[in-house]
Amino acid sequence: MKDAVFLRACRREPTPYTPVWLMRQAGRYMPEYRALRERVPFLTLCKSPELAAQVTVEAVERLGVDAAIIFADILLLLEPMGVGLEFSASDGPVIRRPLRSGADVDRLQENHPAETVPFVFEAVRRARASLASHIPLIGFSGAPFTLASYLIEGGSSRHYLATKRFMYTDPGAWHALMDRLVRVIVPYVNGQIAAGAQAVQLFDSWVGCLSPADYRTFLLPHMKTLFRAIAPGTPVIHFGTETAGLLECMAEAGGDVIGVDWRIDLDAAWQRVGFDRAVQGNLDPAVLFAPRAELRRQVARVLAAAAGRPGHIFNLGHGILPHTPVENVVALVEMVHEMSAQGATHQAAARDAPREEGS
Ligand code: 1CP
Repeated sequence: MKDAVFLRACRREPTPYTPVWLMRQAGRYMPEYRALRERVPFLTLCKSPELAAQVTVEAVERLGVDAAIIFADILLLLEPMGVGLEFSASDGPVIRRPLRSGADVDRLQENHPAETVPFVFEAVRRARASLASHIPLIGFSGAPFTLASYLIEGGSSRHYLATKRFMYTDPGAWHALMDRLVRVIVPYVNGQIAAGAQAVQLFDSWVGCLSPADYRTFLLPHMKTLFRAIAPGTPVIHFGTETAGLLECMAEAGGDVIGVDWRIDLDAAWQRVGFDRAVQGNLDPAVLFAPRAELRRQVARVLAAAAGRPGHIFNLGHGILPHTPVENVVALVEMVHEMSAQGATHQAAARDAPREEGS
């Protein structure tokens, strides 16, 4: 397992081809998933270890990807805090009692994830047991800013105004909230590692709405604390979107692998993150709706930007969109494997070829 291609890439070791997995690889675009969801509500699915493990493993087998991600949701951790989480079919997630003040932060319930979300750890154990032995399992958690944005906004948001107003108006309560979230994320992530996850990803999906200065003031110290507390020896992927202005801050915060979305060229992003770190990304999920030739061209472009450097994990810049044709996803995985293996062969041949004098 230690030599799995995905884990080697996390450690920036050379690989025979570029590993690929896809955020939301198990989800609504898959007919098997939709069929299951007709019978089982989303939260029930997340809380049924046997079903969650099944969905996790099915996606890997269908797509031929190099890693599994445990089927769960970043918001599961918020429900036991007593804020009234619901998933409505039309509006997405809703928090019935969003945070409005420091007093609301103090009222948040704080219990150990082993007591509040034992089903996630059990799903990890079961998924690990039924996955092929060479496929690493990725555990995950929302990062503090993104989780706070749901707690404060009460759901999805466009401008994160309530979150920012909270942060600017009552920095003391904001930092207390960050502290609390870090205190629950650490055992949540480490519990998944103990249950059998070989890597973890922190989803800071909405952090890109912050200025770099605000990231440093309101987030960076908490992110550093969080990264330092994650069990050593397990690669951590640090992901966000619209982070072209924040990559240096994110790299400084921590993570063995920095996730990059498609709004920046991968080579430019890697340069800013630093070549001493691995990167993950960064195809636009919408390209999966393109004709095959365009998909191929765009995969080649991402691979060319990575330039065969060790430490690239191929992924989308964000999750697979609903209605994505499954056959295009399968084709994408095949293309990444095939094209990167050819590239690796070419590079090895170029290395091994006798150099001409003066070249
Ligand atoms: O079946 C359904 O209708 C539910 C759709 C769905 C699914 C498949 C939701 C609701 N969550 C998930 C699974 C999920 N969520 C995974 C599974 C593993 C995989 O990648 O295959 C993961 C990693 C997540 C993480 C997650 N949930 C994030 C971070 C990743 C991202 O997309 O940025 C976020 C922001 C959420 C919140 C969430 N969960 C679901 C919805 C509709 C949303 C809201 C997104 C928003 O605010 O717009």
